[in-house]
Amino acid sequence: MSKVTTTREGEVLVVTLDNPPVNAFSTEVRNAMAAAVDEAANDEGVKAVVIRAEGRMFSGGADITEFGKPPVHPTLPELIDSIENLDKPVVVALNGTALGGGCEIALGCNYRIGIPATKIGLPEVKIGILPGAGGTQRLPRVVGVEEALPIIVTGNPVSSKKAEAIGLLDRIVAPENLRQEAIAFAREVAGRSEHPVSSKRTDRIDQHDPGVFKAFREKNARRLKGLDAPARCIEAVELATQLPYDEGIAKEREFFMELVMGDQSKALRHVFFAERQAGKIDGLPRDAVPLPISKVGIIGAGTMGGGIAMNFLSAGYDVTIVEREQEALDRGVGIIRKNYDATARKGRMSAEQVDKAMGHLTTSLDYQDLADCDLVIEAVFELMAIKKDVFGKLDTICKPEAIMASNTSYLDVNEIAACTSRPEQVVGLHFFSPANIMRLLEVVRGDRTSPQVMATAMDLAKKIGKVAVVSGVCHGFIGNRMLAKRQEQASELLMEGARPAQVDRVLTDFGFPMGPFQMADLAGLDIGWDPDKTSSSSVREVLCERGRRGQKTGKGFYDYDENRQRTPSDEVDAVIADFAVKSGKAQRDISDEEIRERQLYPMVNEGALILEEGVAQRASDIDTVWVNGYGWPPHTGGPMFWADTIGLDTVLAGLEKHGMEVSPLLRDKAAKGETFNG
Ligand code: 3H9
Repeated sequence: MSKVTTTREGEVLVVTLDNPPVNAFSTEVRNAMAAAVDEAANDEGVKAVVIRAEGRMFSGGADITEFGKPPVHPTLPELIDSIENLDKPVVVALNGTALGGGCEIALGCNYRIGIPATKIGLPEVKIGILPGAGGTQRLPRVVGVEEALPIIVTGNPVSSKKAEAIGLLDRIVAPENLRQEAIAFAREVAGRSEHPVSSKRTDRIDQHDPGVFKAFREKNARRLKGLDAPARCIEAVELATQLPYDEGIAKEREFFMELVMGDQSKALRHVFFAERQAGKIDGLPRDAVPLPISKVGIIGAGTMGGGIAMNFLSAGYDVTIVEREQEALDRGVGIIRKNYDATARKGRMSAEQVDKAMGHLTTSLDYQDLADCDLVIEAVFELMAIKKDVFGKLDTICKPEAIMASNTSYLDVNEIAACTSRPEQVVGLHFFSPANIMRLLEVVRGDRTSPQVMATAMDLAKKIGKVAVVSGVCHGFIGNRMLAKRQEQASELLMEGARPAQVDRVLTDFGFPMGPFQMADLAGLDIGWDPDKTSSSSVREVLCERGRRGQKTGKGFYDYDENRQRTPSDEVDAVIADFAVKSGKAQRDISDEEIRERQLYPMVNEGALILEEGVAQRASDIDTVWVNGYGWPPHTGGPMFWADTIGLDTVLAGLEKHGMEVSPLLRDKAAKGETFNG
């Protein structure tokens, strides 16, 4: 079956694209589409054309898997030019999302008709490139510079309503009528002598505020620092206002080629495919189909429990939260409500949506109320004895097919499962704080967790909008186990003469949103600290003893003012100096390069151990964990991809230079000149 078919509806040629799952414009599709355009051009009986698509969206754009390979004709820009140059009007019917090349095709058409669910966007910047099929030149000509800039530079799509308001859509019709309405539209315009041609328009770019580019660059400077693609996106839109269309297009092509061959785009494309790959479990039996889940129980209404609950409430699941005391329950529900109200205030949810989500919530002080839940997630205190007690109780209460999950971030899921009579129903669901916002979910597979439970967990993760990664059982799973290596070295560096601000700066320069000491201050230094057992045995303990427990107390590794602005602290320096003397380590100036190597290389090495032990299914899963859960800068691809990029021999040499452990897998791959990501 051809991926593009044509049919005649009287004088209208209907061209239908059908290339599941996302109607990407692969070489095959471009060829078939070009043939359809020729058919329209050569058939005198055709007076107008409709381009439409089958499936759940119009198109996800160019086929990203073809990037980095030599271009094959007709290229997408060539195809779009041929559509635009047809001497017959073309109406595009957008039956859902139209992204990247999908949007650029639409811009090459004379008229655009959509449905309420249509979303239009140019997300190329998110994979490190710029719209390279005319998007940077046609969009400003259609919607104006002020509207085009954020669409191109943030990569976020606009709704059908917005698209109509800014002139990107001509009409919005009911989904069931789209095909017919598009044909009617085509018939209606067929008799007109002139049609809007995006590349020839100047009305929207003639009168723009020339200061808009400078203002946009300044406003977004921090967010865009160090990123190649957004800078080129802004430049290309600016050129659309300065150069004739043909010259602007030539510059767009030049920027596209430069970006698509660059390391940042390679890394971001890796991140895109890694996230999708992470959702797949190798070797899962075919009969492991996800169980139906409609009611979810959550034990604990604290920060974690409440955040987890919000994921399910927002996605329309019925949720029962169980707590020990009414007060804790009320507090937890109050915070959920407050969070939803804040989201509504920012315009990201309507009041009705908030009410609907809250309407799915019930609360209880009695575990018995979890008896009819399909899934129960415990989010209680991180102590094995407490977890075992909870799971023992759940075992007697939950229905036989219920899944029992622990939100533990370190503990042995096998040991927890062993205190139930059905370990195959037990799984780890490690959410990251704030759980209603962070996208990552580590799905921890116990030795006896059934394939069906794993399949259900992965399916559910997708339904609540999480990026799920499978982890085997080990202390801290994938993410926290690697984090521990970074923390260890961060503390060591302090003993040898580095200061918290220097270590943090090296990591923020690398692209992390914050360094280890800023992170500790944000999370609270007193996590796991016991005031009754404290013995001034570490810098952290002493800081806690002195009331320096992080941002919440106004001081931690740093001092904070009322605006949460931080400054280094003499008191902390003195505590560090005291410990440094006791450690007997010589104090020296430590270079940024050494800090970077000692922060990041041991993480790569731990990642290699995690791979070797089979705790992670694949290197790209480790990258997905770090990019989505710990702020690893996506434009470097994650720790394992970054190591591949700089060379595993470089990492190996660095580890050896600093006298650090080297995993056999890393040593072996470095010797063979291989990479982790194959
Ligand atoms: C572009 O258009 C360049 C032009 O400006 C210039 C060219 C010269 N290509 O995400 P899902 C796969 S650049 C190839 O789970 P959803 C995906 O890997 C492009 N494959 O579905 C997955 O495969 P698998 C600009 C693609 O419904 C499957 O499709 N466009 C592409 O949750 C399902 O994907 C973008 O950057 C693609 N373009 O979300 C949009 N897209 O099943 C990128 C998807 O084997 N795509 N696949 O794992 C997306 O944002 C989402 O996929 C989308 C659907 C919103 C479309």
